[in-house]
Amino acid sequence: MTSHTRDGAVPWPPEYARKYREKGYWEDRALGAYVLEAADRFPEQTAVVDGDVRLSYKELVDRADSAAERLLELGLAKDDRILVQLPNCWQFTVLTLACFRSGIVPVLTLPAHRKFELAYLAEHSEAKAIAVRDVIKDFDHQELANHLADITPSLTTVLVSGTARVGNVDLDALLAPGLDPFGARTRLDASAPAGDDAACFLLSGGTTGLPKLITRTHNDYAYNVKATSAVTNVTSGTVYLGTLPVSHNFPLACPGVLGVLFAGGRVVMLPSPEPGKVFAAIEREGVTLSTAVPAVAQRWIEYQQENATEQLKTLEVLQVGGSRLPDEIARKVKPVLGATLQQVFGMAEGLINMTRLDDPEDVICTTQGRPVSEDDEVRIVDEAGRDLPDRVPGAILTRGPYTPRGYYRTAEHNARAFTPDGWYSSGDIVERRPDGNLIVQGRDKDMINRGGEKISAEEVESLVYRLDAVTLAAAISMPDPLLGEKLCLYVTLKPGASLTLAEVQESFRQTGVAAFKIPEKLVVVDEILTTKVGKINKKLLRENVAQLLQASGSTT
Ligand code: OOB
Repeated sequence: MTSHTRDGAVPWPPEYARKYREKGYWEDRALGAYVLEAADRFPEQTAVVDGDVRLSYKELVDRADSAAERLLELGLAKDDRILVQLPNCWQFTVLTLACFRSGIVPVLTLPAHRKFELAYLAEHSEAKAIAVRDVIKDFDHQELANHLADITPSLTTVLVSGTARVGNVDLDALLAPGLDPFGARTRLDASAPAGDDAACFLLSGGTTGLPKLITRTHNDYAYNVKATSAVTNVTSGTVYLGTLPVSHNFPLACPGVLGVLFAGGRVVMLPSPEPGKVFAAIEREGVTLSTAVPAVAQRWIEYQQENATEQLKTLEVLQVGGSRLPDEIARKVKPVLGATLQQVFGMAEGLINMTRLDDPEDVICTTQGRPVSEDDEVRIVDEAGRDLPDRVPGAILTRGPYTPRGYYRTAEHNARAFTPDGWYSSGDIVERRPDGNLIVQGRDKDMINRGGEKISAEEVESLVYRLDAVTLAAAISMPDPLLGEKLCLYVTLKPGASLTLAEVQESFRQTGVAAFKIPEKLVVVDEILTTKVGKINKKLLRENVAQLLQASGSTT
């Protein structure tokens, strides 16, 4: 259907690329160039804070450029992939910037990922290197990284922050200041990646099987950052708190860490959204902007209601997205936290919708905003692909200057998720108001959205079928008051067989699957009804589990 670039990405048709350049969206500059420009303007200003570590702009870019050259000296080259699995920490920022400077492409994995996901990502991206923290919460990431290197032919270099074992590369040393940052800068400037080169790989929310890789180019991702920064009013005075995993598109680039680093503001890295820690960091650093998923926003609201702290005075804007924010929680953000709410309905595949900071309260509290670019194209269509009028919910289709036209090397998924003329179908059911704002009404994709973490039902089911006892499996969402949804599993079993939730969970752990994908409820039934076309009737199962939960008086 479509040809792929050498990065395995699907390029925009030339007439669109031309238009996006003409309009100044695509500037044919590498992401690193924007940060260097900020560093030239604000060399002494603090760029990154992580606990006691504070890096000025000058230190950040000097370290990143020196690190970029050290990565090249290790044998990595432009276009090579590196799996990055780091918590929110200064090392993440310096390493990703070093990648953007050298053209080495980070595959942005989550700290929660385990062998099952990482082995696939390493193989599929043909990663040459992996960067991890040695241990996080008792989990030995270094050991897993070494195991991945053993089983993945391309993967030869293991970089470790913390205590690197013999044979691995000390990531903290690699990210240390260099002796000749000016020389490094000159050399890297001369070989900087082109605008349509891959800048990074993001992971798809996952509707089918394992996460798909999304190639984001320097041009499109820089524009993603610029467009969202404009809507969110990011300036050199912005102090941003990154507390969601920053390898997610939302805290990374909407406008997130990159938006703030483009503008000369300050990024505060925090690996946990725990309210006590978050509030202390907001107070200590004078944080003005942060990002949360609805479940996290709700925890912060409850904490503030209980403790009536004075710690949030500087917080001007709280962005919330990733899953649907209930209107009643939206209405509490301003009165309780004192910050203006900005709802964000976005996707790693591109399109970002945001409420504007000066929108009327009704828009801010009841809609998920509108596209950030005037050249974002959005259609709401019925099942036959016909455009629907305002106020009628339908499937959303989108194209635009920062929405890639396909996934990395997967013609089969592209045929399903993209129309032949390049519209991406996210699977969300959306209604457009006459004022242009969108309301997410639901979705038509087999995915569970667990407090913003996306779980592919198909992926979970394929793991369940590894269990001998199971004849039919259906992974569905069940309602949860805090997370919105949790993962529930319906199964039928072979005659005489039995299965407990604990056994399912143990088998998932044995396989090495990210913890958020482990089922939290198991319902064993005699029969799972299918629809006329032989598909499992998941709607019925969702109704059934909601009743079960209500009857038992519990929510999970
Ligand atoms: C963000 O990105 P992903 O790739 O993890 O997930 C995208 C999906 C959307 O297709 C939609 O199903 C859901 O997450 N979603 C929302 C939402 N924001 C995302 N559903 C309802 N209301 C919202 N506000 O989740 C993401 C990426 C960039 C910015 C913000 C979120």
